[in-house]
Amino acid sequence: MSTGTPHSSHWGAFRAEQTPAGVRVTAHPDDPEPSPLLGNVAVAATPTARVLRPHVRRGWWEDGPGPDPRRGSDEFLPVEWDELLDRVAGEYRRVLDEHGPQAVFAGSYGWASAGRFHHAQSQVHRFSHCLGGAVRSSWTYSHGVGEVLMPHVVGNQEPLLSPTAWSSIEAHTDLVIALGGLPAKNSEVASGGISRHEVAGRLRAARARGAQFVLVSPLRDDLAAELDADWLDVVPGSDAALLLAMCHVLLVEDLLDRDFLERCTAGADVFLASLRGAGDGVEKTPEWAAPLTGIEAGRIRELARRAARGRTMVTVSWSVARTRFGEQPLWAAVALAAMLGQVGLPGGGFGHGYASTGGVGRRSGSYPLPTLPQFADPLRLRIPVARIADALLHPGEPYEVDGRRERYPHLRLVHWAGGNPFHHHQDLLRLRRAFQAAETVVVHEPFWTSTARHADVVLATTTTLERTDVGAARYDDRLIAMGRVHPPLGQARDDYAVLSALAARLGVGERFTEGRSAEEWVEHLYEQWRTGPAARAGISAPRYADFIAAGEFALPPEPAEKVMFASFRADPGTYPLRTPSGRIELHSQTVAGFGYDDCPGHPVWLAPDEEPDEEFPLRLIANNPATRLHSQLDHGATSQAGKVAGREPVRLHPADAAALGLADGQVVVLRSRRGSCLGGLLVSDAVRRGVVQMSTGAWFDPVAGAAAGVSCGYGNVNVLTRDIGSSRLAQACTGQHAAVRVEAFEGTPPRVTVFDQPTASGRSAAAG
Ligand SMILES: Nc1nc2c(c(=O)[nH]1)N[C@H]1C(S)=C(S)[C@@H](COP(=O)(O)OP(=O)(O)OC[C@H]3O[C@@H](n4cnc5c(=O)[nH]c(N)nc54)[C@H](O)[C@@H]3O)O[C@H]1N2
Ligand SMILES: Nc1nc2c(c(=O)[nH]1)N[C@H]1C(S)=C(S)[C@@H](COP(=O)(O)OP(=O)(O)OC[C@H]3O[C@@H](n4cnc5c(=O)[nH]c(N)nc54)[C@H](O)[C@@H]3O)O[C@H]1N2
Ligand SMILES: [Mo]
Repeated sequence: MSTGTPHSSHWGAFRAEQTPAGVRVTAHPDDPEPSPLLGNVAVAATPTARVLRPHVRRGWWEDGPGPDPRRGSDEFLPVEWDELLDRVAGEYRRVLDEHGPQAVFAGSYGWASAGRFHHAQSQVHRFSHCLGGAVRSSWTYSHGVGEVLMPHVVGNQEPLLSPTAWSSIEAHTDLVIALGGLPAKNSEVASGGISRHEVAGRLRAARARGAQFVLVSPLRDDLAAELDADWLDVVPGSDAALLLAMCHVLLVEDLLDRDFLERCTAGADVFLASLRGAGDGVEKTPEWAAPLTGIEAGRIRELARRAARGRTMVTVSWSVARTRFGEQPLWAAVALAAMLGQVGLPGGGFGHGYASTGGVGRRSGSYPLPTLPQFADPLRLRIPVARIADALLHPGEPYEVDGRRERYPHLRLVHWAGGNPFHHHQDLLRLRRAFQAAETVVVHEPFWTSTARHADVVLATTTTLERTDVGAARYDDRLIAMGRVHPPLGQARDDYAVLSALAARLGVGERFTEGRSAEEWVEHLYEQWRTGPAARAGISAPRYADFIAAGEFALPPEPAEKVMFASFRADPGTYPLRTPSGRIELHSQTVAGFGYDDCPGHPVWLAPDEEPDEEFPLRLIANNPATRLHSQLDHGATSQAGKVAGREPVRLHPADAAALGLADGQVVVLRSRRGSCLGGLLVSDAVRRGVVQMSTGAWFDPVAGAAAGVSCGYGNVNVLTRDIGSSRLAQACTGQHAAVRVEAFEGTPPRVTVFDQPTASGRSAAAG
């Protein structure tokens, strides 16, 4: 066993040790394939880009709360904790007294860090629930389409949260059709932690047994080369057409399982008729789909026949739905799997998000975990998570979601901990205007992220390395006794300490803390779990002191391998799905009843509404990054090693690069209708022609951007993307795609400034 303190992150369990050369990180010895993302951890313990003490924006400190166009470009002043917390508590009081809790946004979306007690979003929610609530957000950026659509189609969210187990695929699947691939890079990560990385090994084992793989993606490296897949380099956004054409082949060649459709689905008649042209007069043949998808009709036909020959698993990555009209490919994949008739059989059917994280398909998440109680939400007012800029810019205006008509609340105070909206949201220049419309923005951050730079109040926060916690995740099998590796840098405080101090000033201190210190809470959560839910689930966990001494606790194996919808398939009468019909809905009366032309009652082909044109001729893929988790630790060693010319890499096919006169390694400008950014060019034939790929997560640097005449000088792809919901059904994030152009950058590339400490007057605000 290596030396150091046990610790955990979303990309793996490890031990960490402070040495004169910095923090040394060693992967967990039982992890068969530790993540290269561990290489980013050490930088967190250095002052680079850290918020070392609380700061306040000068305009807010001097001129008070209110909408302010200086927000995002103003000076920051260092201030004393107590003085700042007094001001923040006063502002909370003002907003609550004058406008009520519906004027506070504390949705606070974001991944934050591993650790059950210090989980930032949970802390903020508990805090706001003590104060009468706040507006929160529904669903996720990750799989917002599936969260809303799947309950209508199959009655719950199992396909995206706990589909059929990998072990079942490994043992039984003949053909895996992977739309959006099974990218190794994404299975590095699982929310809350992952003590062993198993996906690559599962896939290798399936291949060794004889399983075959078809990769449907604009990027060849969305599936490991060793799996020897057939690559269908599909046009981004066209998967629904491909899937409908495959369904058409099954129908006209009578390769469909009529018995399964009869027993286990509802609305098949409507859906099958639509394939033959009912409604729009268009037969959804492979010849129809070929020009839309860029895949020859013969290959589509052959793939459908091949799928019908053996045990087939159709997987759709979360990304394929993180697009405009993203409901359609997901629903069409369910329809295809239903026509193949293998839903509920080992290794067959469909899943949504295999390898999108390392957790999906690993465990079913049936064991309870230590959990911070959050009290009930007294307000229960939510907005769809990706509609935050709309809400800030259009208070009181109506919108539709999932069959409901709602109005955006008037949000005045924004309180964020554990997320980076200036990384994760689309159309960042619009988000900047939205943040400027707020009256006060409070952000808790360990780092000077772009979100911290768009706040009024920046509360210096510890990282996990500076505190103790219990690491545990729904799809992992170990609890990790996360220990403190080094003391807090500068004046950084835990989110819990900051919220406790605010709660005390607002008269709810005792309710929020229950009189416990952070350390006492960690032990309390563990012991509550051990003696309560864990004991009831038959888990005999050691006492806290023994858990700490051991450094971890392994949960028992789960019962038999999971096959999603197996009992439903065997006996749909006794085990109906929780849909109105009790079956898989290939046509949903409920969804049809909403009357949405952007998401009708069954899967359809809807042409993307931002197609490439002369001005913006390329299709952007803005996917999740290989070298870090989102924007986290972008200044870390692994992330920095991936940069090209000091910017975020931009990949382009050799033929496209040649046509544009661009060369590998040069600085380029990407432009869309929304904004522009610099990037470093990587020429690669792993990218489909006409596609340009740039991952999310490079920090938004408008200062370097201004020097270069663009919106971001470092490469945050979200200055390019479009802030529009998937449809009126899910209103989910569509950040994966956009129409762009790429050109050479002329001149001297500006210095990247976004990891510097922000400009401050250097004197204490109190003194000034
Ligand atoms: N264009 C485009 N955009 C996308 C996507 C896409 O595919 N395309 N994907 C989307 C998806 S799926 C997601 S999930 C989002 C992710 O978006 P986020 O989850 O917002 O991204 P992170 O970079 O993980 O942000 C977490 C922040 O929490 C901070 N943090 C870490 N630990 C702590 C802590 O203990 N306390 C506090 N206060 N802060 C802490 C980190 O420093 C970091 O700034 O991005 C979305 N954005
Ligand atoms: N290393 C690393 N791993 C991560 C994350 C990270 O930031 N870094 N983020 C985590 C999070 S929060 C999430 S939600 C998941 C995201 O998991 P996903 O959403 O599955 O991941 P992405 O990387 O955004 O997209 C996967 C691939 O989909 C392909 N794709 C895009 N558009 C289309 C399309 O229209 N059709 C087809 N067929 N393919 C398309 C792209 O080529 C892309 O590489 O990843 C998780 N894992
Ligand atoms: Mo995500």
